[in-house]
Amino acid sequence: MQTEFEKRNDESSALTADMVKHAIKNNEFLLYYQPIVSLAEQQIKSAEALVRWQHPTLGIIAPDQFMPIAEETGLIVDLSQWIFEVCLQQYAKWQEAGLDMGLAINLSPKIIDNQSTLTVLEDLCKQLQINPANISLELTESAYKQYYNKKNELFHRLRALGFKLAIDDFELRYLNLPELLSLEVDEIKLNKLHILNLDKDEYSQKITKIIINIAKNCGLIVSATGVENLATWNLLEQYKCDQTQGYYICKPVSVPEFNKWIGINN
Ligand code: G
Ligand code: MN
Repeated sequence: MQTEFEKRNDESSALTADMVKHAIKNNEFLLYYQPIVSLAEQQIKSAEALVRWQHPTLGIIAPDQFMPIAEETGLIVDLSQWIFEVCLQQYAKWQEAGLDMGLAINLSPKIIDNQSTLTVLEDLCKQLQINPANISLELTESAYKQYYNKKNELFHRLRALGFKLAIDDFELRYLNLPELLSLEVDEIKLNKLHILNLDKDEYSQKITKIIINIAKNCGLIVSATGVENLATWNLLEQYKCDQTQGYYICKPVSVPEFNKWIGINN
């Protein structure tokens, strides 16, 4: 007999482009936010916007289930635009409420060389009076490698506009050291899989420690996602990691829950 989880997975793997298209029109996507906290001062530094699909019958669907469809079909352009609008509007509200933190947004590699992406981000920041220096754009290490080879200029332009850039799921797997040094980025986010195993696996400890040292020597901010317990927090503190994010601190949550966590009224 199938478990509930297996059934959900089967149903999710039957997701189609039409369903994604309909969901965009029908406003079925929503954003959760997860706090990113400094290890030394234990202060909130940023919130990462994380997209979810609230399907009327299937329930909450994770991005790894629908993003590949959105990317293959080009729907990612509309979906990304929706994400930018919603999270930047939310960020403007947090700024108004006096919250001193940044915002992290994940970028799909499929939209990074789309000129309108840059324009939308730039225009929204202007309209909402958001300083791009408070916005960190996250792209995975494999995507950086892909664009490094293509000598994409977009990163330079985004940075020229003042946005911060972060390499997500980083472990020096796709980029080599000279490539990392030549990239104009501000932050790396350690590969979550190693952080999830940090308290149990010696290899994950070794690689995490080495990568933190390298990245810090490159002058980069180092963040760890997937901190699920105190033992992992303590190890990251010992390794002098700068920022943490994970269920141990707070799960990705809706805006009202986020506001409650941070202690502000809606
Ligand atoms: O790197 P990326 O942007 O994919 O990472 C964010 C994802 O990691 C989100 O989907 C979020 O739900 C998940 N995540 C965040 N913290 C934790 C955690 O502590 N444990 C696990 N298993 N997943 C987490
Ligand atoms: Mn991310």
